[in-house]
Amino acid sequence: MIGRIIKIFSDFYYVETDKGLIEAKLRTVLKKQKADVYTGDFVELEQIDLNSMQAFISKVVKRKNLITRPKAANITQVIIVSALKEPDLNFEQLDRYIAHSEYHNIKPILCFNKEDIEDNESFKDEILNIYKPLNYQIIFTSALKKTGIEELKPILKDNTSILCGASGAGKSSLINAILNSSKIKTQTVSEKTKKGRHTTRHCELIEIEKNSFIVDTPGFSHLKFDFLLPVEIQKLFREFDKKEFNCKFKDCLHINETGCGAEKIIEKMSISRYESYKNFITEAKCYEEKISKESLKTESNIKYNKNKFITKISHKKRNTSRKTARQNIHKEEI
Ligand SMILES: Nc1nc2c(ncn2[C@@H]2O[C@H](COP(=O)(O)OP(=O)(O)O)[C@@H](O)[C@H]2O)c(=O)[nH]1
Ligand SMILES: [Mg+2]
Ligand SMILES: [Zn+2]
Repeated sequence: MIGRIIKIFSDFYYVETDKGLIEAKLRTVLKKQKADVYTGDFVELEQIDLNSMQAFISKVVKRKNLITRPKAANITQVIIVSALKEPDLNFEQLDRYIAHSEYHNIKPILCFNKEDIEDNESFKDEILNIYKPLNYQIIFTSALKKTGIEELKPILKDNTSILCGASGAGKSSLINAILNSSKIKTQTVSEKTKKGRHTTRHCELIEIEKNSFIVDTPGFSHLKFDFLLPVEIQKLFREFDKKEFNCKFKDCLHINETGCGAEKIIEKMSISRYESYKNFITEAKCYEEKISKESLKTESNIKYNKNKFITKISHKKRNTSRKTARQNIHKEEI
């Protein structure tokens, strides 16, 4: 029988199956292999006891993807939740979340919450003008007044969606509105009880209906682009994916370079998107500088000995390769 892990608690894996929720343990062979098993993984079960609803996990089905903060497997889309107001919408932060989704190749959906707060029609238009031409799916909601929730439900159907966005945007409130319950602690409630906010260190798939899951997250703090080269940033902006894109220079960043063929695209790009683009490039430049310094350091360690150049670096001092360094940073991401 195949099931899906919705929660892990120490040695126990809670697996949703056609027969209901089963409490499973790893088979010894998987433990010995130190197999990675995560929330969201599909697993094969053995020795199933339907009286006690217990079983053993014998195999993990090959996963489509794995994000690391929180650790969750087989995510199919990201719902980026921003508040229209309270707190004020931060376009750069929104673009960061979008660019990270693009980087991880997971479809982002833009959800703008708290539409109940004051007159916001022109602000909504501004948002639509920026993001609609880029083909992002956009939805306006109010978790408080329960508007947009019925539109959100079909988007979530048959997906495993992760909710991300700044703390206070209303992610937990939205999940509660969808579930029509108060299962997830929202900020104010927990602030009152002083038990600490609902954090998602132990991540859990919440089943909204059969085959539709949602994962709540706290806001992420580290979302900088200090793990990519400047020239790689453009891949995260759909603007550069357009037909008009006509820049022939391989290393062009499309910021005022003479002869750059992306001028038309930059002209059309919204001011806030271009600002985000330039800021991410600046972060990537720091990364580029860092790795170029590291490679210089390596060169200075080359010694001439017995007619031969030898590189003498102790293992500890040895620089991690660029690829490894990047992979390590990626592990910290999301
Ligand atoms: N006016 C208004 N307030 C909301 C809405 N959604 C959430 N809030 C409030 O915003 C605060 C943060 O909500 P919460 O769900 O904890 O945000 P999270 O940090 O993103 O999970 C709480 O005080 C909620 O009551 C909404 O649609 N409209
Ligand atoms: Mg929350
Ligand atoms: Zn260019």
